[in-house]
Formats: sequence, C-alpha cells, structure tokens
Amino acid sequence: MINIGIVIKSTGSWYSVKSNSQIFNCKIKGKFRIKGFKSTNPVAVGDIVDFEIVDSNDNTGVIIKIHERKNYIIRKSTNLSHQANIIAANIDYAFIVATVANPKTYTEFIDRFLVTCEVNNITGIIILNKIDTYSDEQNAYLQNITNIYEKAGYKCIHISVKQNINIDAVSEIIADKTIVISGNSGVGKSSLINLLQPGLNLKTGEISDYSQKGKHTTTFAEMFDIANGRIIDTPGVKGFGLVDVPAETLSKYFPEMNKIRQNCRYNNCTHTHEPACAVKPAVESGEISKERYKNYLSILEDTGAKYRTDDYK
Ligand SMILES: Nc1nc2c(ncn2[C@@H]2O[C@H](COP(=O)(O)OP(=O)(O)O)[C@@H](O)[C@H]2O)c(=O)[nH]1
Ligand SMILES: [Mg+2]
Ligand SMILES: [Zn+2]
Repeated sequence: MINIGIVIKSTGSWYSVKSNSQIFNCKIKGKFRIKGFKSTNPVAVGDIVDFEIVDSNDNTGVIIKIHERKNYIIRKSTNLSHQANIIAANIDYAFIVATVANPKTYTEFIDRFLVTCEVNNITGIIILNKIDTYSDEQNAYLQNITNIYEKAGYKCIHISVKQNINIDAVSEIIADKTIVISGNSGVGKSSLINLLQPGLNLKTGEISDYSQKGKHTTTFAEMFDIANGRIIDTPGVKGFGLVDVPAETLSKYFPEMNKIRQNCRYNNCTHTHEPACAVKPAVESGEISKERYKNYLSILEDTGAKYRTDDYK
C-alpha cells in the first residue's frame, strides 16, 4: 500500500515522514535526481512523498517517490562547488532572522538569502530580533537597514522574543502557511519558535562570549506545526551560495535593479563597466542603496563573472 506524507525531518540517511498524524522513519529507495545540479540530499524537509510501510510495529518505511516541488531553497556546499543541499521545499515565505548585534548579521548574508528567495520565487521577510538590547547607535543602524530593505520592497519586522514585542505580527504571517526560517546561529530562531508554540522546548544556545557567533545547537532541518501553520527550522548556516545564476541575470533578483535594468543599453549589462548603464547612476543618486550594490558585486564575483569596476570595492 502506498501512503502519502510530508517530510518533517531529515538526518541524512533517515527521514521522518508525517502521515495522518503518525510519524514514520523512512529510508529512500532508488535515485532521485534534480535537473541542473547534484544534490547532497535528494529528499528535503517539506517534500510531499509517497512511501511504503516496511514495519508497522516500529513505523518504518521506504520513500519511493517525491511529488513535484512548488519551490525549494538550496545552499551550495562551500567545498564541493557543484554540490548543493536542499534546505527546504514547498515554502510560502522565508524568514530571515537577523540581529544588529550579538551576533551582528551582515547585509551580505541577508542579500544572499534574499537572492536565493527571489530565484526560487519565495517571498523573503526580514525579522530583526533582540530590539530590547540595542543602544542608540545600534537602533540607528537598525533603522538604516530597515529603510534599505523596505525601499527594495521587503517587509521588515522588528521584534524582541525576550520581551514579547511584536510577535503577533509574526504569527499572523505564519497562519496556514509553510515558512522556512533561517539566519545565523544565535539570532533567536529557536527562541522565536518556542515562543510561538509553547511546549516544543527547542534547545536554545547561549552566545559564546569568545566568538560572539553562537554555538551550533540545531544540526538538521526540521518542520514544526506552529501558530496554525508550519515552520521549518534550518541548521545554523554561515551563508547561502547561489546555484546557477548567470552574471547577466543576477540583477533580476534585486527587485530595485530589476525595475530599471531594461533601461541599460545592453541587455546583458552586469552594471559594472558597461557604457550607458541605468543601474550605476541610480546607485550614485542613492535611488539604489550602495550597500545592496556592494553585495550585488560580491555575489556577482561568485558567479564567475570577470567584471571591472573601481567603485564600491
Ligand atoms: N536579549 C535577547 N536575547 C534573545 C532574544 N531572542 C533570543 N535571545 C537569546 O539569544 C540566544 C540564542 O537564541 P537561539 O534561539 O538559540 O538562536 P538560534 O541559534 O537562532 O536558534 C539565546 O541565549 C536566547 O535566549 C531577544 O529578543 N532578546
Ligand atoms: Mg536554534
Ligand atoms: Zn546596467
């Protein structure tokens, strides 16, 4: 008999599949291939799968088919350049949880994540946490990056998990949706999930004083039923690599650049050295954020593009 379920946890070789509120530990049978890249994990959290029950006493099974994905988020593995890891599948929104301090989230990290979202047609939402801790200077920076991202078209929500500030704004978005949550380790992802769904008791890590980077307390992606929706907690990842974005199309995934890129003289303009570029003057005038443009250049370099620009480096 074939059952249908949703993958709620993946530990590498075993997958937890939820079906009719029962959980089955499944292995994979056969090969699952994805066009365009090699994946280190063929089945991801959020996947809808067909599986056969092997032993109904201990709820074990075998996954035999993955249903077509609406979308997914991938991370390129840093050492194996052609390998990619699917972080989550079938997502409505992606939350990037960020903090201005303890730890500081760099805008390049946010922009890499947002580009990944845009490539996969997922709406990215920026959650800025720990607002209970910020100095005046840090609050000014918070406002500054909020302006940058709102201008680019992204929703930003300022919260404090610790003081329960603005958490309703987050749970409203989650209702009936599947959310992937990401962000550097230590920004408060697990704490936020615990607050939204009391009783889950996810482990939260203290930030190590020495590195200020936070300990790795979450190792594998896992999906939780929460606030009338589903949330996928992802391992504390250092950064998202991009898979298969050619240099001349990268700016499509920066909405504010995408709006004006058709005004460039060349339709393969990378907005670096080309004459009659429409994007560069917009950066000069402040219409496009210099910070975003800088991060664009950094991501552009990763696509293998050989570009020249003396600005903003
Ligand atoms: N001051 C403050 N600390 C927080 C807040 N949210 C989380 N933390 C703390 O930040 C640390 C890391 O939180 P955790 O949820 O483990 O982060 P994760 O690695 O993103 O899952 C923990 O010590 C939390 O108690 C907040 O809003 N304010
Ligand atoms: Mg965590
Ligand atoms: Zn251009």
